[in-house]
Amino acid sequence: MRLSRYLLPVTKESPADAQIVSHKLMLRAGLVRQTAAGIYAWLPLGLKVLRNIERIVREEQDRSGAVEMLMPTMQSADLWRQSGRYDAYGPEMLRITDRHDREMLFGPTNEEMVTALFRDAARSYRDLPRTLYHIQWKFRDEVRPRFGVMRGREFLMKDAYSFDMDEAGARHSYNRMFVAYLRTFARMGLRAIPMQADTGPIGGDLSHEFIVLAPTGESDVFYHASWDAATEPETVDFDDADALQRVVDGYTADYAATDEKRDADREAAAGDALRQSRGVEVGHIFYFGTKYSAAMGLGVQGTDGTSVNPHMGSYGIGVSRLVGAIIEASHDDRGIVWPDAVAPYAVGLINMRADDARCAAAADDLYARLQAAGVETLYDDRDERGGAKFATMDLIGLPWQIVIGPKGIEKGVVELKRRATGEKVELSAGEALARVRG
Ligand code: 5CA
Repeated sequence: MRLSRYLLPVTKESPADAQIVSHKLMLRAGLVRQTAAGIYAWLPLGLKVLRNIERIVREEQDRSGAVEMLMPTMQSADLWRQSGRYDAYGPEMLRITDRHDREMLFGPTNEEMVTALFRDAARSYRDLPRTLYHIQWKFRDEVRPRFGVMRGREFLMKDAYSFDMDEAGARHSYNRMFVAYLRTFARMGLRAIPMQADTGPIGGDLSHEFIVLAPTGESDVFYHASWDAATEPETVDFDDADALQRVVDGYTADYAATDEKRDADREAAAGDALRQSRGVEVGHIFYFGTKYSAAMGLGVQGTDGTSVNPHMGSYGIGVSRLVGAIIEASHDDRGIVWPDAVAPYAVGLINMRADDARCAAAADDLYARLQAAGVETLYDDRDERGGAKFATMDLIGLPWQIVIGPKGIEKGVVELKRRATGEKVELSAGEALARVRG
């Protein structure tokens, strides 16, 4: 993509209304713009990141055996009356009346809708277990939307829902998601700690929040120091329930809990190794048994012919919140430092002198070769000062920068810089191409 044709409204100054670093950088780097309180437009560069995060989430959901679908954002109030949550949900639910005076709402979550859909589609134990998911916009009329996309009113969520014949099956489904989440966040360069958590308005008694430690996070968290050491999620057979349970037991052996779920005995046992911090909740998983299936009349025929209410769980990931969480975890004083897996472009190609025919020809040529090699490149071909171009590239945080200037052309080299380390090397254009292709 040529920057001369792109929409990238970067700013030098920190916006006054942004309190935390990720929010400031998202505005400064031209990723998003607020269009109403807690509601954001995704500008081209921000959308690329959002899509990359979405792709990783999707790949790991698919790998775990979940099946993708897409449910609408608009829901009917009647659906929520069936579960009894229409009145209980309160002012966070955005309620809308259509032209025929039918009561509608902008979905804050989808337990009711997916239960109704499954009720129509599943007949017997042969149709279970199933886990369905979608990636869809949600609306919650938060009292205090803040920190940009971290706590928005409109936000993108991946939500999955599992249906099993009994509790043992449901726990296996829960464990599948647990491990899928560890893999998902690790691929984004994040260390998300699974913590025992409250279930809130979703209900149920088994729940974990996946929390990325950050001083600006909204949650108070308590954990054993062993979590400070990085671990790579193990590869495990998702169909092997016992193996999966062992992995989950391993991950939950060391103490980690949100404020609401603190355990005095386990904290005493941790002793000096007890840590307190703040964190960002990037995912939340729940097992709630037959709460919705029983309330909404979802019954399937069991092996003995009687009707059984499936045991259910629901599993959320804050897809748009993750953009902010990744920036909180990966930035420096010059701007964002994107992990390779989610970076909007792999390479920022800078032509130092757009007015110099030899520089322009060399930069055009390398841009064409990068494109032919399938390397996603943002090419700063604008007629601007070199210093401003460097500052913009550092701010938007692409993993690699390649700089073409008159001195290098004389020597037959370009400069390759790694954004994360600042390390610079001079090499031929061909060698630079080989390096960024990995
Ligand atoms: N139905 C369940 C699981 S699918 C559910 O709604 N869970 S939740 O309320 O915990 O939301 C799931 C995830 O969405 C959270 O872990 C968080 O990462 C994200 N999220 C929740 N509220 C917001 C918000 N206002 N802005 C941005 N992300 C949010």
